[in-house]
Amino acid sequence: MKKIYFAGSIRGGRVDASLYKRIIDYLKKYGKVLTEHVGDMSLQESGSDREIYDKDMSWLKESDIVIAECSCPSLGVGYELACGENLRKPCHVFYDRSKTHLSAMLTGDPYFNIHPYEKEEDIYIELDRIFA
Ligand code: 6IA
Repeated sequence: MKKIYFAGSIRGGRVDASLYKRIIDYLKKYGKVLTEHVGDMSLQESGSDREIYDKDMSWLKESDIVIAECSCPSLGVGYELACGENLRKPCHVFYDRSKTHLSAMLTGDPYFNIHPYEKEEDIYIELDRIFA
């Protein structure tokens, strides 16, 4: 069973939290999502920032693949993607092309698999391709 690191904005803003939850639920078909809390609508601050960082870094190292939803800009997600690249994890970046002009530091980096989408269903079609 694949270990999936899902990244989505937390302190960057929670406007897409329910979308993260749906993506995470869909990803469960393909593996174990290590970071389910990212889609938790009632997420409470718990633990120190140092504990959060250490835990997330250990999950990232343990993961087989990184899936990031980047429509809502998040420094943490950008940081996780850069670490994912350094760890040579396959990294897939999704964003809503009608809402977001994604950073050139992601779209310009040939390492990343970039998936702009128009409607939410496109995400799931693309995930089926990625995990096929
Ligand atoms: O800069 P951001 O906070 O938007 O960064 C979001 C990314 O960093 C997510 O993909 C997470 O993997 C990670 N991250 C940031 N904050 C937390 C966190 N906070 N817990 C776990 N991962 C985090 C706990 C407090 C929160 C429940 C309100």
